[in-house]
Amino acid sequence: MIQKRILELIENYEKIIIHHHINPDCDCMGSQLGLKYMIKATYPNKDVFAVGHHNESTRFLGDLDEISDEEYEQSLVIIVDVGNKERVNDKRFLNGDALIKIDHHPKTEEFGDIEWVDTSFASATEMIVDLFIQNKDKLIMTEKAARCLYAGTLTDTGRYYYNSVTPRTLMYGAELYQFGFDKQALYADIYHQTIAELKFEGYILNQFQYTKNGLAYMKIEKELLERFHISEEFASIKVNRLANIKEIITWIFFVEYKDLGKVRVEFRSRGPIVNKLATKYGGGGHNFASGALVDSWDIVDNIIEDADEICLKYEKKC
Ligand SMILES: [Mn+2]
Repeated sequence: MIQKRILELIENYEKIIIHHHINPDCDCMGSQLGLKYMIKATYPNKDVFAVGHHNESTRFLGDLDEISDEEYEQSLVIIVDVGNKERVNDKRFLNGDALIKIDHHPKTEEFGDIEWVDTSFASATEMIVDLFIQNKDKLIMTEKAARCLYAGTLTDTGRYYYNSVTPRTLMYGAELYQFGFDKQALYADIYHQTIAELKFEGYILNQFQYTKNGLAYMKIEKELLERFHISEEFASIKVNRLANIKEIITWIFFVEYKDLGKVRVEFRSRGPIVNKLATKYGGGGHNFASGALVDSWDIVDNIIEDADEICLKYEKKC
């Protein structure tokens, strides 16, 4: 039903503008560009724009569009992989005529004309694939779109590894696989690393700190980023280097963003729920993967204390 309404809006508007979230990852970009390519293939005469900014790890997915403020007149805006206004990149998303939200994060804020929010999906790209699968008579998938959608699913599920993966996730992956994009090239685009990046990971594995309650964390200050010639985004994404450690149930990265004057916090967990903690510090996200942006390193020690407390309580319960 909700998909019918989404398709009606897409059909009714000649101009469609798709937005992503700040610090976009492959799922966000993959769903944004995959949806754009799919709509464009289905309705070649419509103007479809994907606005925002890439970071270096998502550039391979495709070009974004720069558009003027006037384009928002009589446009349909769609935001993907994001549920709160604060995290949408480019605040002009509010200037359209109608607004659709497509997201797989727990709902924290209600806005927009249609909110398709469903946490049963492992990725936002899986939702776009679902839109296609349920409406094959109306929508056209292409190789280019399938490549983007597959990239998003692959990365948001840790290559089909996380608990969020369902039979549906695997079936949709198989559907996309049929569209003939170069899988090996895609893997290289996503996963190949530079020597500098690998050395940085080596440093993390040597230097991360941990507590007896199963919390691991890494403080990454700007001097460290400069020393390893690593970007803030790249450092933040690497939080999962601390996944899969027997003694560790929750792991956090703190990365200093020099230009913002803030510290980005990435929470991950395989037991304790961390999104309440992220929310406490102005962020949000999934139960086991959340993020926040805090003003200073002083707050970081409070977060570590809180997180350790949560780990302790969790261990006692088990
Ligand atoms: Mn996602």
